[in-house]
Amino acid sequence: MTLTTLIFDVDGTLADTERDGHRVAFNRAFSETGLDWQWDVSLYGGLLAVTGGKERILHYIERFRPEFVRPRDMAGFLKSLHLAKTRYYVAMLEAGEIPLRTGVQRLLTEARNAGLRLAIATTTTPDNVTALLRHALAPGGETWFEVIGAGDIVAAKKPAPDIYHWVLHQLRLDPHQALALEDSENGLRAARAAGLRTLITLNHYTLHQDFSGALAVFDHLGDPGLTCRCVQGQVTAPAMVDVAWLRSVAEG
Ligand code: XBP
Ligand code: MG
Repeated sequence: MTLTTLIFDVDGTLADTERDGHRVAFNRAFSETGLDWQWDVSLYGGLLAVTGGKERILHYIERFRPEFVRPRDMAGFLKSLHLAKTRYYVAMLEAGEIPLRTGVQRLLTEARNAGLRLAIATTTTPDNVTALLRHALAPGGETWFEVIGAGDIVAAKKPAPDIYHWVLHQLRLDPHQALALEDSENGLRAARAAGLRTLITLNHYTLHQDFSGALAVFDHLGDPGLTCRCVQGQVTAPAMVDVAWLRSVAEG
């Protein structure tokens, strides 16, 4: 079937946001709130198993801070702590501290010029997505995407397929006409459960995850002068992931 659409995850896929972005913003919000919690790089890697910032904080309290005296309005506490985290995170993006990953700008530009539809399916907060696209992709970068599915718009976050179902519904799209691009096992599970073939680009935190069922796994998308490496799944791997190659594997 003809490939018409690319659906991108955000964190870890469009940009390496977790270790030096979200993690740092969580820690700043904890300090500001007077909490002595600090998430180091390795602890944060484990916490990433839980998607969604509010859900991740709650999981941390349950698992690592059993002595924490919960405020009466726990949901309100989590919400305001997470709002502070989002404020710090967006400020980092606005300061241009987090660039797009190798090949992302090139592939998005090429796909747009080729008339492919672009969409986003992510568990992160909508403001984070807009700030990243505006500051790392292009002024008004969010308008490149026909649909942006983000955050609490669905009740169950990845690995549940809900956000992909929501995006496919908004696009009125058969999953066979699209490819998903993800970086994590949770993301792959979500996309696959929605019937989407999925390409993975690995990062620091997802190197050793299980990507069985992925269409292909790459180290990154590649750029002229920086060849990508296919570590799983395709014998006809390209020097860089481009629209022609995506069409050939999707329609082949
Ligand atoms: C991303 C997430 C998010 C971010 C933090 O997963 O799980 O929770 O880590 O963002 P994916 P928020 O890449 O699979 O979408 O704090 O805004 O939730
Ligand atoms: Mg991700």
